[in-house]
Amino acid sequence: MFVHDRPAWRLPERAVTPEAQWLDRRKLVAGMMAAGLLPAAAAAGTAKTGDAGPAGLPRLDARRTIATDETPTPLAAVAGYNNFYEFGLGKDDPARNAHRLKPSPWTVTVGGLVKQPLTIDVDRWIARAPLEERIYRLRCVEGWSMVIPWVGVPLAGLVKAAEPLGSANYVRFTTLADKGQMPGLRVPALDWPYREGLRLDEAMHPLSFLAVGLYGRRLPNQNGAPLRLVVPWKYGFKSIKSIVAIDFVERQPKTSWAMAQPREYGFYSNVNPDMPHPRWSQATERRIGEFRKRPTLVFNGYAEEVAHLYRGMDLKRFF
Ligand SMILES: Nc1nc2c(c(=O)[nH]1)N[C@H]1C(S)=C(S)[C@@H](COP(=O)(O)O)O[C@H]1N2
Ligand SMILES: [Mo]
Repeated sequence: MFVHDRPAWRLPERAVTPEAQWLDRRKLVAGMMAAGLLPAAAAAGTAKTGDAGPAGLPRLDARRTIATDETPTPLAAVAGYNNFYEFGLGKDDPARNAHRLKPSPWTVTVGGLVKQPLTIDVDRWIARAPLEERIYRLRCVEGWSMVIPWVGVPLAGLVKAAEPLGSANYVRFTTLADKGQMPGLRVPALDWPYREGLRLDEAMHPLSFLAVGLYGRRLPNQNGAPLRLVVPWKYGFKSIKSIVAIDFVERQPKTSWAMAQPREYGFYSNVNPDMPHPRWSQATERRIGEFRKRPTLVFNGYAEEVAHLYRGMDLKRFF
């Protein structure tokens, strides 16, 4: 079990909705309002970046819980320079092609080794979830990085709601694979569907996040609408997009990039400047929008919060 006393990135407790309430917050808030415990405005929360958000997509009310002093990457780059191979291999292909994706209605199944299998209607779920805004760094294995104001919920809340069995050691995530919506599936660049995985304690870590929006509005399709994973201490490719299934499993699941290039991409994929990719250094990165390279930080700057997960592991072997 993991113990956590208020780390630097977390805002004061009163700014955060306790995880246990996320499933039933609407009822709770309504009840408190009826009892005169809450002013009506408190039910809405505050979205601070909504006005800058992707035009035409619904606004989301979110309380900012995790921030950084770094400036967020402009929306044009966040939604215009992407990796989403289901829509093509070029960085501008997803923005051009992802209009074919129909992110609503959308169902995510949560199953495998759980006591409570769930079928989530994402639109309904978003409407009642206590959304948080979290500004995280995203570092691609290719050497570029961004700072993105995500909107979503901690993954841990969903894990707890599913009640994993004692035999569940890993969580496997699967992206939609629909040739009608995803022209990139015609190219066997990866063994579709796109797959990712986390160890259960990584999935339970309070930084692991399910994003449903960015810049205060619902996710643009090219960023993984309607629901994608964000694991800020790992390379961007762990942050699987447009998820349709979350399954709890006993053994370490196969993951797309490790299947494609096992020597180059491992299961853990922690950002590690001391561990060069076989074909290039990982010591520095270029923040999109900047010219000069900056040093890459161990665990992408989240070492204080996550290093304990890997104590005693040889990260050169388990890369
Ligand atoms: N389904 C799916 N998820 C994916 C990818 C992909 O090709 N398909 N690319 C990954 C990679 S390599 C990165 S760097 C991030 C990019 O996220 P962004 O485009 O929102 O910045 O998405 C990740 N998630
Ligand atoms: Mo990436």
